[in-house]
Amino acid sequence: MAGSDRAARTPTAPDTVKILIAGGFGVGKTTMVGSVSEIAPLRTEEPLTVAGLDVDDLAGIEEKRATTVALDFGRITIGPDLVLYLFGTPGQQRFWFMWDDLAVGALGAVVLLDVRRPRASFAALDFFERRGIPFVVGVNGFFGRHPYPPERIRDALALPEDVQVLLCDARERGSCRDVLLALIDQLIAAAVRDDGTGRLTRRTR
Ligand SMILES: Nc1nc2c(ncn2[C@@H]2O[C@H](COP(=O)(O)OP(=O)(O)O)[C@@H](O)[C@H]2O)c(=O)[nH]1
Ligand SMILES: [Mg+2]
Repeated sequence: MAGSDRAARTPTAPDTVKILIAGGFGVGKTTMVGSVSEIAPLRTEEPLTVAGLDVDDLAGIEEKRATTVALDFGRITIGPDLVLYLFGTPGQQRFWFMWDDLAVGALGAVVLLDVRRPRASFAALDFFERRGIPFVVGVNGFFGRHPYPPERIRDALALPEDVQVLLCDARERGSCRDVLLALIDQLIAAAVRDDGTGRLTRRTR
């Protein structure tokens, strides 16, 4: 068989892309990884205890019983040639030292925002802006309520035009998938702009 025939018949492995799901405490990161993942998500949750009452603000998320102490991990196949590995970050400030390690090799991120408590995700926005890691903003309308249109949220957060803001529901698979697809589109558009290839290549740091 000629070399080119062999190449044509050999199925290529899908590209695997690492994506971070970040944002403040209780904004819905673990929920999002769980609702969109096609494998049983790996969770590293521990119960919230009275020791955290003074430091962890539970206003608006009184139902929250556990918190991520290392990471959430999930996977979603976007097509025959693209698989996303999702890494949910821990939200509390005392675990932020792990974010730099989790960010190694990540192509992009979803910064989740609880529409009622946007401030909780400011540090995450800052983290990705400073490092130049591309991100989209997923606005989790708790209880399905979306009082503000995306443009209003973009203005309030002073985000550049090329950062997409999407209204979502962290509990709904389709909604979370749309946020991830928007991120992939944004990454491909950036690759076309930067080197004309449109190919998703791994970041080395
Ligand atoms: N009503 C509602 N509850 C949510 C939503 N997303 C997350 N939750 C709940 O809010 C709490 C915090 O969510 P979690 O995913 O643990 O947040 P994380 O700290 O960002 O990982 C949990 O009790 C979730 O069940 C949502 O979109 N609507
Ligand atoms: Mg969590």
